[in-house]
Amino acid sequence: MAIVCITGASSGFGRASALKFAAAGYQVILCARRKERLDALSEQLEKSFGIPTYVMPVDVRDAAAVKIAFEQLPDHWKQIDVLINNAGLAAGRDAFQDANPDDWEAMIDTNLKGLLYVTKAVVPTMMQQRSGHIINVSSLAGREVYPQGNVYCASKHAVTALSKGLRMDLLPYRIKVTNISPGLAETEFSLVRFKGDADKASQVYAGYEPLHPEDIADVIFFAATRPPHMNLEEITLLPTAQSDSRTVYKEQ
Ligand code: NDP
Ligand code: 8X3
Repeated sequence: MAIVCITGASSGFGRASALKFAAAGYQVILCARRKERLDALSEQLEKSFGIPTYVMPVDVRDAAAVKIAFEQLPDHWKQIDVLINNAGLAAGRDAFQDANPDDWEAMIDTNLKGLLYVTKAVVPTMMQQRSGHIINVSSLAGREVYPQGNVYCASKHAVTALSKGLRMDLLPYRIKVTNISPGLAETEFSLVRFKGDADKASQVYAGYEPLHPEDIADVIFFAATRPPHMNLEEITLLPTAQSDSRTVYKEQ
């Protein structure tokens, strides 16, 4: 059965994707920093779906650690068919002039550079196989910009651009590249963005129904299961209550 590698598998979209792919019989590589969460998910997937999993606790910002983690994969697990580059975060929501540069570093290092390191580690095997699918989780923030979104939006615009560039360069190797751009979805995203302030985080999702992690997992799975001749280039999905980055219709 095919192998899927999911970064950011300990929460939100990544966790929901792991459940979705495992239910369909995929073998799953679970990558994130919080090993105890990955271990618990691994046990759940193996028990519920009878598929093998591989737990890869790694910080995608650490280029050397990423390289070693993929080099140390047993040969069987190196044959990755689908890579879901999903690990990412927003750190803070401040006007540019008020923002903490440490937050910029965290977003650029994770959302862009982490994605580069992981992709660089996986692409050689896909090239040898002359097949593979890279699914990058960008964002509506990778297509539009909103106030106080400056560097997060820039990092996700970079992901969208990189999806296009990867598609061009990997074309001769029959490697598909899909860019996924979700709007507002309730996960741990806002809790991380607001540094543990649960009240502030819950306000983001009040008064309307945001996307659920399973919605994004469904779309990722759909993209990954198209026939070999077909690639979904870009998918944008929004909650019904959202029309664009700045406009959400909230019930009072
Ligand atoms: P969550 O915070 O729920 O999940 C983020 C995941 O990324 C976690 O598993 C986390 O694992 C992992 N991660 C973060 N930093 C690192 C790192 N340095 N190394 C390895 N793993 C890391 O958020 P979402 O599920 O919502 O976010 C997933 C992706 O979707 C992100 O790229 C986000 O920008 C994007 N997105 C989110 C939207 C939303 O509204 N929620 C909308 C559009 C896009 P751990 O902490 O264990 O390392
Ligand atoms: C996350 C969605 O619009 O809150 O990418 O930045 S948004």
